[in-house]
Amino acid sequence: MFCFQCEQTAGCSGCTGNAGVCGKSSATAALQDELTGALIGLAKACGNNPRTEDTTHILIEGLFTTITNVNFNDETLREMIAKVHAEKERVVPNCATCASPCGNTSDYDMKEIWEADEDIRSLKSLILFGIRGMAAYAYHAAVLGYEDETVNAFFYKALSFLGFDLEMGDLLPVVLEVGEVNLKCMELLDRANTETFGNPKPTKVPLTVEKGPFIIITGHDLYDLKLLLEQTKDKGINVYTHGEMLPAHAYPLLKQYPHLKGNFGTAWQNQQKEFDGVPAPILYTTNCLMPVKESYRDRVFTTEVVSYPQMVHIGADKDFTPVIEKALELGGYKEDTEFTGINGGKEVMTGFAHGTVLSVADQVVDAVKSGAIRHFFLVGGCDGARPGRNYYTEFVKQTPKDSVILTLACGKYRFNDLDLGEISGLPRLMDMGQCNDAYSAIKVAVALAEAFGCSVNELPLSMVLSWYEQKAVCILLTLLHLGIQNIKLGPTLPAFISPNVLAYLVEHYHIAPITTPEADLKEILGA
Ligand code: FSO
Ligand code: SF4
Repeated sequence: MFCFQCEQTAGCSGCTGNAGVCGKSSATAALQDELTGALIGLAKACGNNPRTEDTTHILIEGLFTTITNVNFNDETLREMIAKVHAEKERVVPNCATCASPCGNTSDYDMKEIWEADEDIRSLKSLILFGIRGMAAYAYHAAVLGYEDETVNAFFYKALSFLGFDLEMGDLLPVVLEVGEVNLKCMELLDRANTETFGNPKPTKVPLTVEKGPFIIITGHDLYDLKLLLEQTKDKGINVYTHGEMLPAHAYPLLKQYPHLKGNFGTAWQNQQKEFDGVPAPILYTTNCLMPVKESYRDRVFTTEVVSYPQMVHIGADKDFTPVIEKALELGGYKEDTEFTGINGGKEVMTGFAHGTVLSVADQVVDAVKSGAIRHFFLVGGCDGARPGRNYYTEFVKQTPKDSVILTLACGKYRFNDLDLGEISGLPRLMDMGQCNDAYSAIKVAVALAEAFGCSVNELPLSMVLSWYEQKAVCILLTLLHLGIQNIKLGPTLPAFISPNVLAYLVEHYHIAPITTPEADLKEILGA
């Protein structure tokens, strides 16, 4: 196998051999490559032939399926490949029987990318991993009935580009286009979430689990949470968010369910420890599923594109009865059980999306003008297992008291239970939401730049980002598309960025790896 799409890739260069660091087997990796090759064939088939809504949904679903920690199940991967082939057969029925096949719509062999010249491989990887991430966001928006033709059409274009022999100069603009289109996609998802569930409001979320039956729901899909809350109301079952589901507590429509009680656990990489023997079922709605341990394998449920061999999958009918029955059977804790965050805090805050922050924009601008706020830091992104990720906790702890920290995604669990106090009536630490809510951070940055009559790069704002999987790739490309300079990225740079591509990013965007909290803070603040 060869896979280097995520940050924990073996030796910071690539997972090879029988299994990846994430636990993906070489057989699964081969099927994921086969699926991606089939998607490229389907996209190319649609170049001169009409596609339907179904075709697009299949492309998006197929791309989402191959994101790190989503699908470990060879059976469902084979079904997905068959679905892509059937759709291609529908789009180009004559190809299969053509007497002189041109090969144009054939499944693509991904080895052609993995074994290509390192710069071509790097740029094609940026495109592929970027659209995998974007597909997850498009999927969540589509579940709520929101789609965008520019976003949809780009999946076909980008996949087709992967299947052609192209030069660096042809591929580089497409890399940046991923960022441009992903901005539209995140805006679409923001609209889908806020129009469906209301504008997030700052909300305190307890970390204590009350006695009695409960369900843990993890992943990013707010609609699944809504359906689960509906089906569990009046059943004596509480619901706790986990990982990237935490920001759900801030949405008015979800807040109104009194049995949405709090948050359980921290970021995805701690799940095998945190779920060990937990007296409750866990429902996975998106990525961040780790290989399931024996101690909780009877209580793992998956839905949507998430799949793991032998785990109960909740299908399109969204009947959560098996999860509910398991919660009642396990019964939860006998007494209220106190948990804390990584730093010992008993509750966390979320809900500082663009609606909230911009509603106090005047207060923020005044605080900057008066000197009360010296600097903004966006410390956001994914968490992961690498020891160097402690950097982010230390960085936040060492930021000066006259600075504000905006955060988002699951990396925040390293510091979101810290009490950092307030400045001018605003909390110093503001959680803007999930990784896709990077859109909120962008909106706030652009609004501040407008208020000060300068560019985003001239604001007293620094981005200190952590990455893990492919959604982080599309977000990074969006920031580059917006011309954001001086991003600090860690804990390590992506293995799929070749030296030449890195040199380009450094020259044009001054992107740099994180070093130490002390040195980076000194450089940023110039003190
Ligand atoms: Fe984290 Fe996982 Fe949201 Fe990622 S939960 S690592 S970037 O999937 O998507 O932040
Ligand atoms: Fe390795 Fe990451 Fe690929 Fe898993 S997803 S095989 S850990 S590079």
